[in-house]
Amino acid sequence: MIQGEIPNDDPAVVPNGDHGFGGTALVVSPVQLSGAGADPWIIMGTIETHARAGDPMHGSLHVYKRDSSSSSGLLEVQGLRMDGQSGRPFLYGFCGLAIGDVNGDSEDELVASTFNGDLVVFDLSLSSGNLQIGGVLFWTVLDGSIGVANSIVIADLDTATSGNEIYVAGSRGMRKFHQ
Ligand SMILES: [Ca+2]
Ligand SMILES: [Ca+2]
Repeated sequence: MIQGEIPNDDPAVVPNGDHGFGGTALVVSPVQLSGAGADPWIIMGTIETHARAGDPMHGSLHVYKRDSSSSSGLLEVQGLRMDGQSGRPFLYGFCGLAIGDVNGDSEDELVASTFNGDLVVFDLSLSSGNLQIGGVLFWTVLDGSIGVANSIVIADLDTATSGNEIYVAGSRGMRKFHQ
């Protein structure tokens, strides 16, 4: 096709303006939730979003869905500052995202990682048909950055543990988490 260029590179595909410094994690996947349908959902994480005056730098998560009425074809249905306020965790530098069932209840969760070594599992739910990122189900901090370049895999590779495991690549090697 076009050598050296990204075909159909369309800046308008990022709806709703500037989310700050660096969108570094992206997952596109249908979600296993009652009533979620087969359409893919898109979740993006930033390194750092626009901090409010006096706030420390923090990242953000954004949920999109396909919407033919939008000029970009996508609609943002949720944007969350991870600023430590209102029950949200304080997180900086999202670098990996994955969707899968990690607690064996046949519904999917969102797994996120950061340059700071945070590994966080968020609850997912539907509200008025839209995917919403909810509360923190699990949060640990590991040595070094983990999950960089979306190197998070949710899979049942170990039959000795119930259900899926979470595998993350990090500066201290590959780590496995399970129920
Ligand atoms: Ca689950
Ligand atoms: Ca297993």
